[in-house]
Amino acid sequence: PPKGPIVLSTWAHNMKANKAAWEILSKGGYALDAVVNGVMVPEADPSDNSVGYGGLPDRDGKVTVDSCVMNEKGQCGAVMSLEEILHPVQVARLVMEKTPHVQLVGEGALRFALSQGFKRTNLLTPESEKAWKEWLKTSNYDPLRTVKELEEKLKREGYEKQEAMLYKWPSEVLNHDTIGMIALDAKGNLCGACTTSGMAFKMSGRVGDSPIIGAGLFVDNEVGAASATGVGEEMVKICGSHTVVEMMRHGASPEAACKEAVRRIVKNNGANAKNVQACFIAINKKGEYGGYSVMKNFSMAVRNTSIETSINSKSWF
Ligand code: SD4
Repeated sequence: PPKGPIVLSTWAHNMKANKAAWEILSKGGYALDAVVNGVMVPEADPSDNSVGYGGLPDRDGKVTVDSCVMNEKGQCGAVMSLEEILHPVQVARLVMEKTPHVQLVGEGALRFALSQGFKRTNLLTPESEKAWKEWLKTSNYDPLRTVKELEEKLKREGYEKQEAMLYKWPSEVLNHDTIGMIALDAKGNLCGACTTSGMAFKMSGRVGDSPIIGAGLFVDNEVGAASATGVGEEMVKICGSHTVVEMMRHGASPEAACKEAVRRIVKNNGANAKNVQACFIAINKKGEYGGYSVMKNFSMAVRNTSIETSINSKSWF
């Protein structure tokens, strides 16, 4: 018998998002409804500066969002480089449900969203605009920072405690707080969603892993589900989330499966691997869960019938 329900998300602060998903899962609801409801929480949260409203813009000052969903039937939908839409995950779901396609990008994605009744919303908050103007002074695109640099910065700012780092690191230091959320419902259905405004100050038109099926998210109802956060280019290069699910198919635990995807990224990056953060989460059909990251301090939020907590994953370095 299935061991659901369970919901697992990237980053500790997404316990809030899990709560919204749990409202549906705990009543026997559908995993897809749960993950969509869940990821809408950070999408609408202006203090979360790498998802949706309040997300940091690209280098031209535009906030563009990437989002996808995948369900237990292997159906999926995605929007990429979409502007002015507060809940891209809902548009991604409609791409899956109402179009013959899987991916819509940019202007076409926006036109589709508007045709479905979504309203244009300015996603650039005054705070994000300020951060962008500040960035323009140096225009140094550097999502890859060493752990040492990171720890020094946190120390200078007085964040010496581990918990403080958990909350502080993603959004304000490395801009890694994309939400990937995967769930197994009481009926045994696995579904997932992933949504982000992408890497801060990315080039215009850049698409990361988050809306790419197999990279930022993958679900196979026979096996399990996986999602990712971090420097998206790295997940795309190894079809990361698909890799994780395939490892579970061949018997790996969720954590071991995530570790293998991380190993491939570490291998690809050679001596520079210590400067790359890439993180995976996974659940399997039995309701077991796990995660793994390249650098330390990746946290995941989990909720099932017995726990509601955040956990630091193991890491390569
Ligand atoms: C991307 N993976 O666009 C995303 C970034 C991310 O938290 O994870 N941010 O590459």
